Amino acid sequence: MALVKTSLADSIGTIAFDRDDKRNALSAELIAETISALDEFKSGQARVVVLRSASSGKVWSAGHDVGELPVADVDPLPYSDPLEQLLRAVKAFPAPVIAMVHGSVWGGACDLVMACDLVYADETAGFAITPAKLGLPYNVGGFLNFMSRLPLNVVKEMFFSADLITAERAERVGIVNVMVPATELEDTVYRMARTITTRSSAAIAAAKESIRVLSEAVPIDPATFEYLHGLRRDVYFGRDYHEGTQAFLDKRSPNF
Ligand code: LCV
Repeated sequence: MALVKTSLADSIGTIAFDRDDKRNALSAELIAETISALDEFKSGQARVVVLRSASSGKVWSAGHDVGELPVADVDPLPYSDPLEQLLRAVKAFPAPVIAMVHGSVWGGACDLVMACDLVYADETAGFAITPAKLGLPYNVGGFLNFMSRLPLNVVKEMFFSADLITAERAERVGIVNVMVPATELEDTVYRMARTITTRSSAAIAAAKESIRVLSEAVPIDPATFEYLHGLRRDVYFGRDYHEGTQAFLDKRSPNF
């Protein structure tokens, strides 16, 4: 595997993003390697997985690889999108997935951290969800991922501003379970991981899946779903999405 480093020891699986030249941007290839690692850990009976960056750089992950977003009039985050597949794989993994966050987390990577079961961060962490910077219509599953975890006013602040939430604030609002000094992050995460490996993996797997099903049990009728899809369609066919993605690729600020 070229873009992630993996290890499995004492029933603890570790997946470390290793694409620092592109700030661990979540390309289809990096995502495929991550999902493949999860599959191997499943058959290897891992009782917990740690998701981290291989580098101690400023960025945990820069989010969806913007170079792989469709620029033209196409839904940029369909059900089949590699990032959506990764979010589902993390949520469906039959054991806890712990996000170990050193550095800033952007866009779809923030959604990924929120899809993890536990989040431990150090003071260098920051969290931003950035569709408003790209003129991109986020999707229903993504909104629900944030709404099921954070107060609505915080969800709206994050989606409307696309600003970074600092580590201290992220702990206060509930994005992060615990923030610890950078020197203690690894010990804190692997201590929790070891604790989990001593508990009943059967009971934990059932609890994780039950909580997922119950937290996603949002009754929505077909007409409402079509209405929400129409709102998204108007955006991704609109000018802002074209301008936002092109501006990113041109390395300039967008003119919305
Ligand atoms: C591809 C990249 C990326 C990248 N893709 O380093 O949430 S949604 O809806 O918006 C969703 C669609 C989503 O996740 O969109 C992506 C949202 N991500 C962002 O807005 C973060 C964009 N990146 C940055 O702001 C900076 O790169 C950060 C602050 C992360 C790091 O800044 P730093 O100065 O350390 P550079 O910007 O110089 O980036 C280093 C290399 O990584 C590429 C970037 O193009 C550059 O490549 P080159 O050296 O080939 O020029 N890169 C960074 N982010 N998301 N590629």
